[in-house]
Amino acid sequence: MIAPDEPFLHFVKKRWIPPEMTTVPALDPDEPANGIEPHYALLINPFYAKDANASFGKHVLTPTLALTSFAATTPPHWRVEYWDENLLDGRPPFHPMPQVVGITVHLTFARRAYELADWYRARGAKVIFGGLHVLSCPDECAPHADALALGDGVQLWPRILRDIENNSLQPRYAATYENDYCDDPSPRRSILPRHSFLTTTSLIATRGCHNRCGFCYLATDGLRMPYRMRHPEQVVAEFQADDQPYAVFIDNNLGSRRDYLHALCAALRPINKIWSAAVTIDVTDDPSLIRHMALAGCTGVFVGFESLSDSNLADAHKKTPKTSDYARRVRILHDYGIQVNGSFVLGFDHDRKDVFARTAEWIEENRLECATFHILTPYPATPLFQLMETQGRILHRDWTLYDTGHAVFQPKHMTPEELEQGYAWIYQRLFSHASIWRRRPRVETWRDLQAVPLYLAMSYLYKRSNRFWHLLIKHDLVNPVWKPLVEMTRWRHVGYRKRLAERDAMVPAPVAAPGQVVSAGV
Ligand code: B12
Ligand code: SF4
Repeated sequence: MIAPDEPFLHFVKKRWIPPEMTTVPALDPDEPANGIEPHYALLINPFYAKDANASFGKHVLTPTLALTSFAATTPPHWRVEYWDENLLDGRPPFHPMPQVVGITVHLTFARRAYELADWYRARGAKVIFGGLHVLSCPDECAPHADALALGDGVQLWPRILRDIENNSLQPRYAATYENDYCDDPSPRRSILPRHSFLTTTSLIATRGCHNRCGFCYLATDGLRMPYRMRHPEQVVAEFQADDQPYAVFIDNNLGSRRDYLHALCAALRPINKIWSAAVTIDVTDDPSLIRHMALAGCTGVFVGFESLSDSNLADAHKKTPKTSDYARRVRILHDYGIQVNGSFVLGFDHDRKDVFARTAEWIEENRLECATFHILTPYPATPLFQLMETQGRILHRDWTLYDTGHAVFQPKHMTPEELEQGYAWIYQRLFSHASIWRRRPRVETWRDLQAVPLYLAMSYLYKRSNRFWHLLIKHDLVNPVWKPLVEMTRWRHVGYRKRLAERDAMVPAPVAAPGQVVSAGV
């Protein structure tokens, strides 16, 4: 048992972090304007500082689809280039100067987006902003851009480029998320650097979620995102076309509509690949769905448990089963060889100082292969932000610190410093050798035994290699280093599925653990 005050008995040492992970690439203020290349669009994912407590591997697991999704709608006479500053190749290109620079803006890297925008605009490029922060704080963004894209870029981007060509660019463009999702083209993954990510296959099958938790960005004022689904065949075709063994679904909640997830699994099953996805724990209401997911290649799920307190979940308006039933539900996923990466939010109003020890203990007891922690963060324009503001509990509006690694509000039952110390402690506890070992797969047969080295290799690569990640990233080695482990996992999983399919449909599992790709999740 972990003593409730264990996180506060010792000073939690700050973890080492290489300067590249915290320092934005410099922009030369004296760089003169040079020739603009007409019909050249540069798309930028700006730099953000990494949190030394969490794994740096997370940032190169799979790319965001923000830019590739609308890049697919670029007319053919435009040249498109993709630049992710987090791949540590320095600042984005400017020789030749692009005619248009499209930047995706989230609150944590809004400041960097403004710097980039001001720099490119001073040299004649037209800058377009889109993304979550533009939707929640348009007036703050507007002075830095020639135009704002509010909402779905897939609909707006071709209109914006056309208006630029006709010299009639408007300051704001808006689109809803209510069109038929099947009409969207596939994201343009060919512009991504293939070696830089564990997998370039970020898939998205659905948008939205059946919940509307008060702290989630989906509850942002003015954002209406009904649950929309792509045809399962479209999703499978994209998976095949990108030619990777493993895909990460970046959907908010792939399990919101169970009939749809069943259909998607039926389409994925024949291609013999592996994937992971975010779902809510209520998917386990239907164990036949979990079996179907396993048979279709699901090796891991990212589950937003958020809290082990029913009162916290009720305050957040999250519709979810009782927390006392979570352990049984985790077991159902494990029984089908699906690893669980639990996501936990710390600092809710019913959290006291023992929340860190209790949460760590529960995770270890239930052998969650991975866990991700977030300090509760009131995103602007969400109900949580409005509530905290009315209560006078917002400490500042430095958005760079709204990264879920810092306490930006006054918690009810501890100080902001204690909340940050508990957060650092719980990551260190869960990334320790002892904790990794405690959570290894259960060994009941010799096949289970084979899954243990793979689990350890993945865990060490993901959780204990922060000293090396920046080197792998800089030298484009992420995919080459990871790929053999991923291929081995896929190969083992195909065998696992065969054995599982031979079993009676309703006898859960127990055909030995298949081994996992990576203990990670977006
Ligand atoms: C993939 C992902 C990541 C990846 C890549 C992130 C990156 N920026 O490179 C990784 C794993 C690294 C990551 C890390 C983190 N993430 Co993240 N991530 C996601 C995830 C799952 C998918 C993003 C995506 O591809 N969406 C699909 C695209 C198509 O949608 P979109 O981004 O809204 O883009 C559309 C429009 O906004 C618009 N658009 C967007 N940009 C532009 C630009 C232009 C020019 C135009 C015209 C249009 C346009 O068009 C697009 C098509 O409709 C989202 C949740 C989600 N499902 O969206 C969380 C999410 C974005 N992440 C979030 C967070 C908090 C983080 C972390 C801070 C968490 C942490 N502590 O580790 C970190 C660090 C990142 C940071 N500091 O900002 C939050 C952001 C909350 C907020 N209000 O800003 C989200 C929303 C998750 C959540 N539910 O809270 N993440
Ligand atoms: S269940 Fe998850 S994705 Fe859905 S609204 Fe709640 S926090 Fe957001």
